[in-house]
Amino acid sequence: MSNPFLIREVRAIQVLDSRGDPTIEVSIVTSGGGIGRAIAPAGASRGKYEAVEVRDVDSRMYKGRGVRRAVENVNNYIGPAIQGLDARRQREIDNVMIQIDGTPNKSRLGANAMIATSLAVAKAAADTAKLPLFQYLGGIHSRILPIPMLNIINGGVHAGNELSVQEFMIVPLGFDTFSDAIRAAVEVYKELKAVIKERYGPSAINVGDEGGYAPPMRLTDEALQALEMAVKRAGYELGKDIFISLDAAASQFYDEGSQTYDIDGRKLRREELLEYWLDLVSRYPILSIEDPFYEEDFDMYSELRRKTKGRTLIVGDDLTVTNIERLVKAIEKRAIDAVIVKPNQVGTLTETLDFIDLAKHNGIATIISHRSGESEDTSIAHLAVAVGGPFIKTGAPCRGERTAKYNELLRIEDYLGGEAIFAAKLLPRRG
Ligand code: 2PG
Ligand code: MG
Repeated sequence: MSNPFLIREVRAIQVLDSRGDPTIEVSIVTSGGGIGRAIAPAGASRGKYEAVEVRDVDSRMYKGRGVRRAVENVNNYIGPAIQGLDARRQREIDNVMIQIDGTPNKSRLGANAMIATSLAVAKAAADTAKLPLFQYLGGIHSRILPIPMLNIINGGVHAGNELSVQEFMIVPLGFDTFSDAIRAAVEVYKELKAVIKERYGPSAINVGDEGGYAPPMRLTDEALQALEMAVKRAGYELGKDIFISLDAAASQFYDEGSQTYDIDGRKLRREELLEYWLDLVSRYPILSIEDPFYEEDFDMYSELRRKTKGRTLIVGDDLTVTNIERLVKAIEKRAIDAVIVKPNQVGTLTETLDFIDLAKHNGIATIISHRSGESEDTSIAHLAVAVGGPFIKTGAPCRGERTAKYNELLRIEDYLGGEAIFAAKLLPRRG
């Protein structure tokens, strides 16, 4: 019998992401009729060391944001090179792309072209095998639903307000199931809307890129107080049922010239910013802080980590950019407790999984993450279950491209039935 997993067709087109920017979608069909389709996301607060996307900068169409060159790279180069290969040979296929690209940062083919292809290959193989993607990737034992980190107040470059901290997330830890955790998060999200409306007026309840509210706040404390109030009004206990996580994305408010961080209308030197974080974690139950310093300052991450002693997890994102070498450095420096995993930061599924292996073997918790520019693609929901959590960060429970991921996790939970376990149940109790 002929092999049904052989890649028969590879086709890329230009579609739109959640910001209305063009992005690339790749569809793959196997000889057995399996179909895989994936869309590349896009970041706004990108790390300096991320693999880069290819865009049509010189074109007047879409103000140069088009991805027709990336589309052509798939249709003219990647497609012909991987046609006829077995879609289950993910590493081999990803290596073919890496070789054709030949650059350290994927700048020739584009990380956007590569990740859409790489994920479409896995989905086509899963479809041919008649398995859900999470089970194809993670095997028969995959049954852990990740803890969602929901970004419900947006600041930084994701919103038009003056908040320096980019993301204020709630983390529903004290629940028995994923669906209960989502329900609680939605209840808090709705209360937050009321709190913001009361304090800042009806025009303040518009949402930012990731579906969180983007009220005209200036100070980190204002946002934290609003969260505190919303959790309370929803009938939950902060620091027991629900925790707070922050993504400072500090590279965005760091000024290399003066070596200061612009936060809350003040300019802080790095030692002052360290004190600033320590003060915050002493006053609020903050589970984690992502990118508390700019992306070169491994030493300050280590310093903050030493001082918070595991009570608050220090998370790398722009610091580590889903890149093995950066993660090795972070491990050597003891800089982080947890790490953000974004497949498009590195460009292939294989490299993403290698990165996760390295993190897990060094006791670093993985947070599978969306980008601020997203689509209806749900690959990261499956990836989070395949690798057994413990966390997923995919925005507020609002905007279709964010709820697409949460809804897919609700479907997976339902599919697993009594076998499903919520990752929070496996962690030591907090609070
Ligand atoms: C981040 C992400 C996702 P962006 O910094 O963690 O929330 O933002 O996709 O803009 O890099
Ligand atoms: Mg981040």
